[in-house]
Amino acid sequence: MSLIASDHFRIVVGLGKSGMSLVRFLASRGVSFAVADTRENPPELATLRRDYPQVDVRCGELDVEFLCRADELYVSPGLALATPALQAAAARGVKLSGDIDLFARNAKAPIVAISGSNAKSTVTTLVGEMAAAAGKRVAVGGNLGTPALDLLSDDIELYVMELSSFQLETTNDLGAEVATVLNISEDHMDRYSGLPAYHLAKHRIFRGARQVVFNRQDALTRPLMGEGLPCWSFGLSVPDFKAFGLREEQGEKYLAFEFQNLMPVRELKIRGAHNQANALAALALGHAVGLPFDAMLSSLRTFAGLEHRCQWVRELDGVSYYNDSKATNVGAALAAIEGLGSDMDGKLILIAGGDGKGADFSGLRDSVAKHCRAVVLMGRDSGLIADALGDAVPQIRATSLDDAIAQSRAQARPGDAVLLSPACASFDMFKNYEERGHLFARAVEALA
Ligand code: UMA
Ligand code: ADP
Repeated sequence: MSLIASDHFRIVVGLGKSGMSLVRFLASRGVSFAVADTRENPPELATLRRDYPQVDVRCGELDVEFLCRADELYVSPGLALATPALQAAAARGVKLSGDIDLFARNAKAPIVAISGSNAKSTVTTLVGEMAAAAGKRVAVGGNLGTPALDLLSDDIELYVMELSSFQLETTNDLGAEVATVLNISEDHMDRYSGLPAYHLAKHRIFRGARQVVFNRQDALTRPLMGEGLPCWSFGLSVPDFKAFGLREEQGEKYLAFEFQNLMPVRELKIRGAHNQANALAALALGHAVGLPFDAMLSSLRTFAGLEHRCQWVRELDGVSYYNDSKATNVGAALAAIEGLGSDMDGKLILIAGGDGKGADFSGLRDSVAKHCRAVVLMGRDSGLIADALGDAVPQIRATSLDDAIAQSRAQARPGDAVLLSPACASFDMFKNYEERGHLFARAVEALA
């Protein structure tokens, strides 16, 4: 039996991946609903018309009168709750919800819930691999890949969910077995009034949680509520009770839990200090849900990282090329510049720029000055980055990605690395960050 009232009328607002998963879920439960999307031709329209021809669907500008026919609106993450038509409906008593609460109410296995400004996908994937290595039937998804509702199955023993601030805005009671906000830095400032609003959205992940994992080195990740819940921490410092961290002994650095060394850091395949933090976060989450250390450590030894996240592409003329196209905000680019820059003898040639989403780029200046030989800028907000970096290092403007690669190659010396870590979204020049990363990798591989 599904936990959803059948006498209410609902409207799914947004017909992308989440909207379509809601349609499948509601239809399979025999619940009556309609669909709306502000776009004339939303991505899943053809699928909806083919598979559910009886469903009423309204495309184009949202009609408040239509929305007010519903008891509840399931709003897709891509649509801000501040959208005037949604606010008008809410003011008339219509409930605004999302797919994640519905998922949580219907999930019969414990949930590991992961948010943060950066590293969500890496840590979510790692915890999923650790659980699989421990022999658990695990489902992994959410903001990463498969929408939450499509994961629901009675066979599953553990859900590992990446949740974005957009998804959490409509989440009232997740009830995760363990929840974490990995880190907080500015992102999506085109959608939030400022960092406090974004921070509050992220912290909704702790609602109803039974255990918490937080980052000792980022105070903004500590839960604002839930005093007294069992807490585990991670960070790059030496760990104490209920903590994961790094310990150095006789020149060897170890991943460690409390007073026990678990594994030498050099056995990790993923590179950089930020990835050591990611490994520790995954261990903390896995430990909280009872995964054994031997299975978790064997996953850490084999996990080579995800595509487009500080991914090594090739070496040419003594210069390494890295694709970090997923660095769509300043915090992510900083982690890559610091993580790679402090791990090599040469310097970085940084390729940055794109759609800055209203970010302040001044935080890049010190790290760029320390680790970069030059910065090659492209895309819509390249001027804003140029102004923020000032005279920290030489700047070169590129007219295209291919031009940026050629200009970077000309600047690099043996021992250096060319790093695509844009600190921006890709939508001004590319379909998405994956396309940007693939085009970069392909062009780099073609260099002769
Ligand atoms: N849109 C409209 N009108 C609508 C509904 C959406 O114009 O009525 C636009 C939005 O402005 C947005 C786009 O359509 O730009 C997609 O929105 P959506 O809500 O239809 O997106 P879905 O296809 O359902 O995908 C969403 C997540 N997308 C967003 O949050 C923007 C996907 O995360 C997620 O994988 C998917 O649900 C399944 O859970 C993507 C993402 O970019 C990867 N997430 C952001 C990020 O990681 O930074 C938060
Ligand atoms: P998300 O799903 O949150 O976007 P990803 O795992 O896809 O996170 O990584 C996105 C980018 O974040 C990477 O390209 C990398 O530059 C950066 N990053 C990875 N780990 C960290 C970390 N611990 N702190 C800050 N930035 C990180």
